[in-house]
Amino acid sequence: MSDHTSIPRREFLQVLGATGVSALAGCAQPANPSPDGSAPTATPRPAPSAAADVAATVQAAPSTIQPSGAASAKSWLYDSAFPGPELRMAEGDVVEVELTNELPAGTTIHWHGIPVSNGMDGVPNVTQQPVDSGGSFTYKFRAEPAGTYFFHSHAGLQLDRGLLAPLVIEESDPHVEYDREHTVVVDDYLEGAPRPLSDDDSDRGPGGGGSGGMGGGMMADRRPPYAGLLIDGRLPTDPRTFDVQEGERVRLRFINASSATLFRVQVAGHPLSVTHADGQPVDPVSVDSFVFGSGERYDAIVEASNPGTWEIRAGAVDGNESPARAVLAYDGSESSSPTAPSTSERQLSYRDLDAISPLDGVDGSPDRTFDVTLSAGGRSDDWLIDGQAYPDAEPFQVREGEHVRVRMTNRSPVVHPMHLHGHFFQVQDAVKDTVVVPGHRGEVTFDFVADNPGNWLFHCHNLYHLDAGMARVVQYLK
Ligand SMILES: [Cu+2]
Repeated sequence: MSDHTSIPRREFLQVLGATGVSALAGCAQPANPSPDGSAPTATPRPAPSAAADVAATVQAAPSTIQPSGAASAKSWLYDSAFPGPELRMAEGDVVEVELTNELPAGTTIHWHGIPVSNGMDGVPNVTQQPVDSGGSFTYKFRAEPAGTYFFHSHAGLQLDRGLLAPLVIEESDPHVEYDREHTVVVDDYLEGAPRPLSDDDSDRGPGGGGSGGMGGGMMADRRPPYAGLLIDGRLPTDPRTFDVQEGERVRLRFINASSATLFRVQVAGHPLSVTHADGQPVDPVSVDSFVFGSGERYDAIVEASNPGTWEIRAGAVDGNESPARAVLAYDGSESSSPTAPSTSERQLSYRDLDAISPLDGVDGSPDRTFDVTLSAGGRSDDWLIDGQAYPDAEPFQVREGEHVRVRMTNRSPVVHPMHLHGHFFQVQDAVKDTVVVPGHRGEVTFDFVADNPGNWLFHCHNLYHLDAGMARVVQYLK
C-alpha cells in the first residue's frame, strides 16, 4: 500500500506507535479491538489514491450556540456552527477532509452511511486512534453512492455536544424531479456536557421522557434531560423558515442527527412523497408522516400547491419536550403564525419502502446468520447484544464475499436504531444502513454482503446505549 499521502505524517506515526508493525501491512489499519486479536483478518480496501476532487477542512472546537436566538450556551462544534456546515459533493468525487482537533479531548469523524474504506471510518480504537487534542487527520474517500448522509464524532458522547453536520452526495441522474431542496437536520438539545445515564445525579430528575418505572438500577427508559428539540439547531421558539414558491416540487432531506430521540415528522397541509430511505432511492410513496430513529434519513418531496405558512413538525415519540418545528413559507404569503399539522392518517412503515436498486447477492439462503438479542443489563446499567457489553464482547466474524443475515430480537421496552458501518443492508424491500428495532420483542432481520473488509462497528445509534455497551465489531477473517 502506498497511499500514505492522505494521512499527515504525525498522525500516521501515532497510528504506527499504537499498533506496532502490523500497521505497516495495513496502511492506517489500527489495533484489532477484539479479544481474539490473533485471528488473521482480511486486508481492508485502501482509500482512493486519485487526487481529490473536493478538499475541505473541518475544525472541531469549543464554541457557543444560540438555539433560541438570543441566549447562548457553550458546546463543541464543527466550524463554530450548529449543525456544522453541510458538505456537498457529486457522486463519484474523491473527497479529502482534513479534521483539525481544537477540543480538549481526542476525536474522530465518522461518515455515517457511506461505505468508505475501513481506515477512513472514524471509529476510535477500531479503525483509527483518536485524533489527539491539537492534532489533525485527513480522511479520504470516494463519494458513493449518492444520498443524504451526515458526519459526526464517534468518540464517547461527543455527538450529543453538537459535533455533527449534514453531508449530501448529489445524484448524477435523480429518479425524481424537483425544483428546490432543503436539508432538515432534526436533533435533541442537551444543555451542558453529556454524561452516561448511569451517572446518578439528584438534579437530573426522572429524565426527559419515556415511561420510566423499570425500578432498580435499570436505565432502560431513561433519556438525558434534554432542554428541547431542534430543527437545524433552532428550538421551536425560534424556528427556521424554508422558502418555497407555489408550483415547485421541494425536496426535503430529513436527517435524524439526535443522540437519543425517535421523531415523528409531518409537514402541515402537505403530503410527503418519500423518495429515499437512508439516502437510497425508493419508489415514491405518499404519506402524512414518518417516524425515524437516530441515524436514519428520509428524503421527501412536497408539492407546493397549498399557499400559506405551514409548520414542519418533528416531535419526540417517547419524550415530553415540545415538538421541534420549522416554517414552510410560500413566497408572498403573510408571515402569520404557521398552521400546525393535523392528524396523520397515513404513517410510513418499512413495508412501504421499495428500493429502486435492491442489494445484489442477498437472494437465497445466507452463508452465515447471526441471531442476536438486544437487551438491558438487568441490575447493571449496561446495554447488551447477546448478553455482552462492548468493548468486553466477542466480534461477529464473517468472510469476504459472504451473504450475511442478522436477525435481531429486542427484549427491552425501548427502541434500538441499529446501525451497521461500512455496508448497506437489505431490510424487507428497502436498502438502508440504520433500522429501528421496536421494543417489547420487536424483531427485525437484515441481510448484507460482506464486500468491504475490515473491522466495522455494528451498534445502537442511541448514543447512550452505544456508550453502555450496545455494540459489536464485525470482523473479516482471512
Ligand atoms: Cu439502543
